[in-house]
Amino acid sequence: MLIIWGRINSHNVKKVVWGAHECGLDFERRDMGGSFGYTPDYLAKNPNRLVPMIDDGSVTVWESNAILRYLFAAHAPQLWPADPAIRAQGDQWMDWQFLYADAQRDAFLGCVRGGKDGSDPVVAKSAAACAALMAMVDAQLARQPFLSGESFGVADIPMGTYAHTWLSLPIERPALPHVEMWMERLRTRPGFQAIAAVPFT
Ligand SMILES: N[C@@H](CCC(=O)N[C@@H](CS)C(=O)NCC(=O)O)C(=O)O
Repeated sequence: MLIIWGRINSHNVKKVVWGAHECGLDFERRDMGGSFGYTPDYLAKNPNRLVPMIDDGSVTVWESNAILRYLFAAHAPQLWPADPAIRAQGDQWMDWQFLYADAQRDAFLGCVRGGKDGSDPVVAKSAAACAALMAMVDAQLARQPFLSGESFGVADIPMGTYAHTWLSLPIERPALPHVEMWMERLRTRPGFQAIAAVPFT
């Protein structure tokens, strides 16, 4: 059975949990990282000392987007376009998500772990940076219904996970109708529902 290692309050772990649902996989998630610390066995497999990591039979993978690509290649290729040109369009949004995550960090930590809101200057600066980046996502979603293209795919999971957080934070947000409509589509997916049910901590 697939083992997903990592505390569930991590965005990068949530991405993998969502992906495992999309792939229809039975899996067990085991806490690691953060307040749970790291075992020597884990660090022997993942010297990067971060979560998530997966064990899938004899295969071990760390780095969340590498894990997603592996899972979909192995178990749900229909959700990762085979055409290199279409695949690359989605891939760019998957990788770009890490830039977005940097922008959202202060707003997330300030609001969720610091009890602040958009009136805090550090949170407000982060929220403004997020808004500018989310406007790029909105522009893309004005052209196509999913970041993966014409239908849902693996490339929707990374930014979908972060957009869910963005829409939940007590900050000012511009109206971004295409992001909102995309999120409505994502909310129908059981994998999204599984991670959206996890309280922010
Ligand atoms: N690029 C890495 C980033 C992983 C990462 O930064 N994970 C955070 C949680 S979201 C982490 O492990 N933080 C330290 C910890 O939880 O012990 C990935 O996508 O897997």
